[in-house]
This record gives sequence, C-alpha cells and structure tokens, in this order.
Amino acid sequence: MTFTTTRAWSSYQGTIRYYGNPSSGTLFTFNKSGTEMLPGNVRFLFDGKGPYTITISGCEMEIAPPHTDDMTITAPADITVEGNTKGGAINVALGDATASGGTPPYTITNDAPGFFPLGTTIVTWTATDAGRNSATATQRVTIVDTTPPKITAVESFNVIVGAPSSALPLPTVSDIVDPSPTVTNNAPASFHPGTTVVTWTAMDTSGNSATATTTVIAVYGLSGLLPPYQAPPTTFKLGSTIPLKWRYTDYTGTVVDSSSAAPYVEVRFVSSSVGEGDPISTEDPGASGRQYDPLTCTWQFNWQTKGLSAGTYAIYIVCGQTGQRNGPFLIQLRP
Ligand SMILES: [Ca+2]
Repeated sequence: MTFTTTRAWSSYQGTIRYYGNPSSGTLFTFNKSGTEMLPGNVRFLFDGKGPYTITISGCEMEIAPPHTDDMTITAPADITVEGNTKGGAINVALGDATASGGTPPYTITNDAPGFFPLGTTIVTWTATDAGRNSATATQRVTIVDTTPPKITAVESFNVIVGAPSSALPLPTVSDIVDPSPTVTNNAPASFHPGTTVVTWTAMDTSGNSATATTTVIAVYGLSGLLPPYQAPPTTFKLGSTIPLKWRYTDYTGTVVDSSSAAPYVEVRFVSSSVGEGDPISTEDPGASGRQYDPLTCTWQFNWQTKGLSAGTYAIYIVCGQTGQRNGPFLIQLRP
C-alpha cells in the first residue's frame, strides 16, 4: 500500500476506513481540510487487492503509513506425534500461532495438510494484519511410529514328519501405521519328529516388532499294520503269537528311519456292551518286543495271545518320541 500526501509523515496514528473494493488508481479526496478528521476517528481498512495510491491534498493532518517492519508471528512449538492411521497421522493438533506488531486484527493461517506422512513436515504459518502486512514462521511436525504390530499365531499345529515350514498357517498381523508389516519365523526347513516351538516375528517399517509362537508337533505317518495283519475282520487263532509290524512314514508317505521312535503296543479288549476296556498286559515271547529292522525301517512286536479270552481286541501303536497313538487296529481271536 502506498500513501502519497503533500506533507511528510510524522505523528498521525489514526487510520481511514474504506468499505468496498476500490480498484487501483481510485482517487480518494477529502473535501475538507484536516480539522474534521481528528486523530482516532478515521481508519484505513482496504479489503481489496492493492496496491492503492491514496492522494491526500490540502490536508492539514498527517497520516502514518502502515508499518511493515514490526509485524511478527510466532509459530507453535515443533511437535512429534504418534501415527494414528496408515502411513502417518491425521487430526494432528498443531497448537496456536501468535502475531504481534502491524495493525491488528490479525488473520492467521497455515499450510498444514490434512494427512501428515511418517517423518517431518514443515508447516508455514502466516499472519496478515488489517494493513495487509504479513509475517511467516515455520513449525516442524514429525510423525513417528513407536507402536509394535499386533500378531496372533495358531497356538498349536500338528504336521507329519518332514513337512515343510510352509505348511504352517500364517499368523494374523496388523499395525496402526504400516499396512503390511513383514512376517518372519525361525522354523526349520522341515519338521523333525516331536515338538518344535516356532517363533513368528512381525516388524513394521519403523522397526517395531512383536512375536508370537506356534508349537508344532510333528508326528509320524502310519497308515496301518503290515501283513500278516490285514484289513478287518482280521482273525487269528487264540493262543498263537501274532507278529504286529509297522513302518512309519513322512508327510509324503515315504518310509523313514524311525529308530528313535521308541514305540510300544497297547492292547484293549473290546466288549460289545461296554466298548474298549483298559489296556491289558502284553507278553512278547523271546524278548523280541520292539524289534527294529534298520534296513527296512520296520518295527515288529510279537503279541503272545496265550491265556487270553476269545473276542475282539483293539491294537494301538504308541510312539514314545512323539506321543502319537495310532489305531485301533482290530484283531479277532477265535478259539
Ligand atoms: Ca507400528
């Protein structure tokens, strides 16, 4: 805004108010000399788009131009905010800027986005006063993610020996800021017989991590007993010694070395009225129980049926290494 007067600026502190939107070059004329325009009674307040040239002639009063060198704005303090949405934060409370100098009242604005991405964004605050002076200041707004992801894994999962780690169900993972945290685990390439505790780790892009575990129980495959056993009804003569043979397999059905399986045989009498009874003691003549043939990976137990009652028996193969219990395999003993 430019003022032109016939006199030098000196002590006048008032303003002249004009309502409307004068175009550049508009001539404002005071029709009387300054005695009617007392200090404090008049104000300049142009709301349009300047610059304006205001010519005051024959005027006895003196008008001070708007100051442009004492307008200041203080931005709110720099802030660090925890992310609250995917990729950053919304609804961030920036605080308030304060302006001084110039000609109040002030209009204060900023260029803050509605969404702040992770990291630092510079927000510029601008104060404009009634005389169209302005001042700017900046505020650093930093969005961080310090919250670990949430991860939920299946507590327990059964696989067949040799199954790859890819057989495991993936955990459920979520994060407030990171749309897809990375998920890793420490599972072996394939599972050995017995129990393996697998730890899953979810990590977000800011390096926060959380873990969960899945207890993997790998058991042997066992499709059935080998001959002379055959599909029921399998009948043997009461009092005979019955060779019970089996081989353990992996998840592909391939016979595997099970020399560490430590299996034993459990036999229960089956009654038509009450079902299976308690395990009965088993005799293995010649101390041949739990024979293992490493060449064919075959286990054999010679079940001595002498002294037992005729009827139906349920055979279970229990593995000491994995705790699995396969069966029942039914055998009919006839007199
Ligand atoms: Ca996070």
